[in-house]
Amino acid sequence: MHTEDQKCELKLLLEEAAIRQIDTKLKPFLLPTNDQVSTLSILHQFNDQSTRLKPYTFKKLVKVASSLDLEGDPNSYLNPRGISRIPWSNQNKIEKYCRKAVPFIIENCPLVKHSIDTWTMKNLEEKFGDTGCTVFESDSKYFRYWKCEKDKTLYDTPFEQPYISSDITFKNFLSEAKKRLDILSAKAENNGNMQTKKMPKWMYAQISLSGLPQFGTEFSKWDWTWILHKTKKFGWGLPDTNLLLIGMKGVKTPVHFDEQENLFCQVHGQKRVCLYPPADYERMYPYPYGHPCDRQSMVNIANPNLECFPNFRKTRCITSILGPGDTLHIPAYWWHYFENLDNFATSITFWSKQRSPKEAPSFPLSCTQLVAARRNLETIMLKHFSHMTDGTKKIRHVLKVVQDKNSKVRKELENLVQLLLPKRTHLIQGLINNLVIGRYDRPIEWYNKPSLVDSEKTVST
Ligand SMILES: O=C(O)CCC(=O)C(=O)O
Repeated sequence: MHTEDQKCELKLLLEEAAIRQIDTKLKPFLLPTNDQVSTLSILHQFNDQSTRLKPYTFKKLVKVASSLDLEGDPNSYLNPRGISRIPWSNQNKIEKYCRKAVPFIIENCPLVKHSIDTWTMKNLEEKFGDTGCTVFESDSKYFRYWKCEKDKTLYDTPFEQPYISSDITFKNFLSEAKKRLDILSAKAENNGNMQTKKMPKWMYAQISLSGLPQFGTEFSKWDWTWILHKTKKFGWGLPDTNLLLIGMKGVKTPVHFDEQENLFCQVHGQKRVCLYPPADYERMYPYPYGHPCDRQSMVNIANPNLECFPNFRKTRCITSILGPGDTLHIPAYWWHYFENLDNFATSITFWSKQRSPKEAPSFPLSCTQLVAARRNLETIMLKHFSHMTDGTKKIRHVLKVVQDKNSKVRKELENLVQLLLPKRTHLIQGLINNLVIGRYDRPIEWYNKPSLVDSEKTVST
């Protein structure tokens, strides 16, 4: 038996040993090495396709780590770790995390401090009252982003839109949202028995802050020197998109990933956030490429159906509750989920378009590069079926053809994947199968009606 101190020391030593073994390119995909993240979960990542650890070293490290009896099951979505919190004063540590490209929260971040200090609801209403905002309204609390633009043939009409959107003034949004909240709270007090004909829809609003003349003075008070320095230093590209997000208590943004870096600032109220690494790509069961809900998981993480999505069990969630002054870095390709814990919880995003890498990728590819490559493979694969206009038939046909070892499409994919995974032939077939299995073999209604996937009830096949 080890004492707590010994365990801690051993854990650190082990992590150090493990880190020294890996290629520098893989370092960004390690979870933060602090008390909240178990060594086992770090080691588990070495199991992924991009690992260079020798099987012997890996086994040895797992054995030592297991003997420490650390924080229980490292792989379970039921056992999330906390996202690392770093005080603003510790700039060295902030830079270390930026370099590793893992998420972290800066506490007391002054980036939008001026807004945090001065924005009351009344002040916000005065400032933005007449500004136009996009308001999303939904019967459920899930605001699943959708866009019917990419490949119109990948879903059947009618695609049931998860929410409707309209452009109204911010003042009108606030007054309508307050009215609806009164109805909802009266209903809750009456245990849901009130004779209301219809439940009001949930509301979530967005204001694009870029290029708003009435916002210029406020904008200039943000700490641009700091953010521009960091984005330049870590090659994130210019933070060119600021969005203000404000919604009712209880609304949720289903889990998805973006292809750009995000510094997410909490301004008012609290939000729960759950993140999953890019290495969990297959375990998150993303919608097919080109579907209106592209880049989003089909799993309702609040109530996952593990029969339909068994590998979700192995995802490695990190989570936290964000309050005013917290700034979360969401690296590109990290899966994220948000839930408003307060009415009118308000956040501001700083999205940076990622700069394209100047050098040719070297091998083994990182988990993030592999996700990007998988998406490219899927585009190439779908081009073979672009003549098909019936969504239902197309989804099923893609599934069948890609699994047929003699098909031309499968052979082409095999040739391409060989380039991505040199010397890793044992992984090629699995990667191709997982382009479609768990993603193109779902009940057809799920593709047309995302509310079935999001419903609080467990969806069944
Ligand atoms: O705050 C939210 O509800 C969603 C934010 C989000 O998805 C993002 O910033 O990428």
